[in-house]
Amino acid sequence: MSDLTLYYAVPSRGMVAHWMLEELGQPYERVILDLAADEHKSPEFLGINPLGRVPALTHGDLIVTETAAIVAYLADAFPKAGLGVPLDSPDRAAYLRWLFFAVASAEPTILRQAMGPLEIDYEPWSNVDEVAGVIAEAVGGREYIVGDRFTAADVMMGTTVMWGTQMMPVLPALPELTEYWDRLSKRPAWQRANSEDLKLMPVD
Ligand SMILES: N[C@@H](CCC(=O)N[C@@H](CS)C(=O)NCC(=O)O)C(=O)O
Repeated sequence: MSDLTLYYAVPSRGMVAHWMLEELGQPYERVILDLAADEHKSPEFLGINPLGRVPALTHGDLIVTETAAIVAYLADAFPKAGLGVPLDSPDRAAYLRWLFFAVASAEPTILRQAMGPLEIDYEPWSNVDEVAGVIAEAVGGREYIVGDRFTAADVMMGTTVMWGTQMMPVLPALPELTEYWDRLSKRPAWQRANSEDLKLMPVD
């Protein structure tokens, strides 16, 4: 029995954590929660994530919630998989930058654009053109977003680009962005995780 368990739903951000687990190459178990049946609000799951949101990861007795934290945790907890960037590497700053950019700059900007204007007179986030431009500059002419190898930052940024250009298409589909996701989506670990998740996708 594995000591890694991912609690998630399809579709949800948990699909990002699922891809990361496939990249890791460690055994893990999945617990699929039915959000429509409020399984994420059950006393059992609230004991894991009091916010009642997915994904959540347990690793033995440890609990990690928040997608980016799960992805970063797994990279650190299993260094032999080579998905993290060591503390003393010159790439560490860029690695942290892109892990956080995905959830702190890109995600709110995409959601804000999709939801329409805010009733406030200041701009708490950037706009989709600026976000797309910054990502395009970072991935244009190179394979990965940090250094010269695939890292957990690509898991976060790749899925953010896919989400913002395809699932909630408000990010300008600049060629650098679509080519970046095109490259990443060919990875066998993404293909495996996604094909399992597609089987769970609700049909209208
Ligand atoms: N910031 C959290 C967001 C978690 C979150 O809100 N997840 C959604 C699914 S993507 C959820 O659990 N929604 C519950 C619901 O729809 O009731 C993360 O990145 O993990």
